[in-house]
Amino acid sequence: MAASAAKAKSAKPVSAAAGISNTFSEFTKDEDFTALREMLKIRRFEEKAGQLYGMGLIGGFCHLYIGQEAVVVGVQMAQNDGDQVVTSYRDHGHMLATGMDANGVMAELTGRSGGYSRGKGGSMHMFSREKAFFGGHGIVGAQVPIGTGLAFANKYRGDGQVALTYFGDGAANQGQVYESFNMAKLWKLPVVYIIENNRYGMGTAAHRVSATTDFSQRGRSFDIPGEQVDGMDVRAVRAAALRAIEHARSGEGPYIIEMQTYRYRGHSMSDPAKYRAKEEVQKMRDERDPIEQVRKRLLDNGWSTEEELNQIDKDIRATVNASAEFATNDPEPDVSELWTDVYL
Ligand SMILES: Cc1ncc(C[n+]2csc(CCOP(=O)(O)OP(=O)(O)O)c2C)c(N)n1
Ligand SMILES: [Mg+2]
Repeated sequence: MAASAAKAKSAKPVSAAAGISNTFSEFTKDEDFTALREMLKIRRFEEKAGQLYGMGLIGGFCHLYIGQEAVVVGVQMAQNDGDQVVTSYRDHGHMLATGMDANGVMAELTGRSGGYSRGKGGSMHMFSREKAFFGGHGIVGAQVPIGTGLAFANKYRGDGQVALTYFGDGAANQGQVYESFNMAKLWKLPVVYIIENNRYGMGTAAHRVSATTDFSQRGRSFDIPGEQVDGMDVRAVRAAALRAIEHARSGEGPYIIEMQTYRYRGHSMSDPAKYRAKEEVQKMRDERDPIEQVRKRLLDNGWSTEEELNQIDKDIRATVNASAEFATNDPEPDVSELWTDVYL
């Protein structure tokens, strides 16, 4: 997505304790259409992945991103080509947002040779040099030092790129996160830490396991500025990401943006979800859904019609169905591949 999409900045000044940020500049019609298409692509892809999992066509772990789409799409609308992305196991949306091919992602989920890791990595382990996507990491928090290292390389090369490093509210309690913060600030590395606070870890609410839940302030002892952002509103996400990325790219060092978001589905495909009420999930879907917000704006502004929006959805479903078709007909890796790409 073009970074030039919006250089408009919000009026709100950046400070070390900015508080919740709901400031944004309005989207143009084109930007709203882009946001809608990108978020819908992720949602329909994830729904299809859920179906294939239910049919026994996907093995191993599978963590869906449904509900959180505005985060990765809003950030993507603010970054430049070449800026790196690294995230956790909840990674399908990030890959699609970087422009990675839906066929290759779906085929990796089904363990086929046309997948991004030739069918040997699965949901949590995909990479694309071309799209600067550095995984896909199953160890909670492990991507944070990796993203910091990517930023070190950027600074060393002086290439002006920024490493967008995503992690969850649960991961924010990991020790390696704070070692990374220290080095990033000490060396003024071009890294943006995006904490996707979806309110839960695997099966526990953040407030039950975290001594403090304002994750935007977790960099305070390192003097890293941070802000909390409405992660269900793609406009607020993009505005905050523009501020954070500009800060990092201009040599000021790391920046933290805590995206307040929500996952609708279970932690992974096997989650009895005893830790939250169904009504809570329904309320978020009904009142805060990131895709519905954009749909409504497009209609209210007279920029689109129900028919046009339904057609967009239909087209996206067709692309996703084609990726499922590919992923279920593509051959599995050959037995001769068993010992290739494996560290012994
Ligand atoms: C080091 C480590 N500890 C524990 C786990 C098991 N585990 C997998 S996901 C997860 C919860 C992480 O929650 P959060 O960071 O909030 O991310 P979310 O799943 O909400 O996206 C845990 C504890 C793991 N994979 N790695
Ligand atoms: Mg979480």
